[in-house]
Amino acid sequence: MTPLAAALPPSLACAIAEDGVAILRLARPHKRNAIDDATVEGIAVCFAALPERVRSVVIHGEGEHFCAGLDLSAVTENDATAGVFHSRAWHRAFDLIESGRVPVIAVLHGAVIGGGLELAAACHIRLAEPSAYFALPEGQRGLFVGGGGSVRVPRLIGTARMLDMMLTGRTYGAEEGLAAGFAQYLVAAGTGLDRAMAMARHIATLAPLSVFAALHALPRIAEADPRTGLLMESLMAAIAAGDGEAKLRLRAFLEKRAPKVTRE
Ligand code: 1HE
Repeated sequence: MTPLAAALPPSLACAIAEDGVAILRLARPHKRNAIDDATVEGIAVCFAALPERVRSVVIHGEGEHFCAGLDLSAVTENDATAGVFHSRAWHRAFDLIESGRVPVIAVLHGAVIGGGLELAAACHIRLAEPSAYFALPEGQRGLFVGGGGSVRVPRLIGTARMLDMMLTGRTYGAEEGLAAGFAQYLVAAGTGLDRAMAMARHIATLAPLSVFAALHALPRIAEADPRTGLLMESLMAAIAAGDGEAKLRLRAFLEKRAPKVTRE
């Protein structure tokens, strides 16, 4: 493991493993990993500074919780102008996750609340341990989501569920959260980080152009009008298949040198 060559705040720690997987830890457990301005900025710095050899990232939280959301002590003095710029800083940081070069896997346990859920929603794959629970207490705090949640959370669970959570304070546990779409995986207690690392190592072996297509073409195609989407799909498919990496991998399969698809 080598540390990331960028200065991060004490609330974050990032190390890079030999196999091209970076691990970002929310390291403020005494405040339940609540996100203050320095942490938002640190997330942006971290993702902007990932060296070329990093092929995937795992995010997890230290202590009993993934993240208690926005650091509420940081916003009491904000006026509307400061509030807009504050929200835009979150958008910048989380866009670097969602629209970056590498897939990001979030390991969720304990509280995944407010801005913590927004952070998780900006990641590409979410694994929940049984202790995970999801909440949006913004309404109760007199706030609104500001970290991209109104765009990303409905994509996961639908607008009706999100609206219900914000108005009634409804929370979802890990199992029902899995069914609702908060996470793609429910894993045994204490195994999330290892599972995420194994996934990240697998992702690090994929063809870069296939990863690019999944991260950048797929979400845009899914939200495009269908005719435009189908055209974009054909173009992306042709570019991927024409790449040298695809040719090598297809030849390896046809010559029986590549693994078959197996059920877990
Ligand atoms: C915090 C925060 C925080 C904990 N900001 N300091 N988020 C929320 O509304 C969630 C608020 N937090 C909680 O409901 C609970 O803290 C938890 C359920 C997450 C955890 O409970 P617990 O019993 O394990 O811990 P605790 O005793 O409540 O908290 C430990 C310390 O962390 C305590 O500080 P201390 O100095 O008294 O030790 C808490 O004050 C502190 N702490 N959560 C600041 N969030 C981009 S817009 C996004 C908008 C939102 O995210 S709104 C949702 C905010």
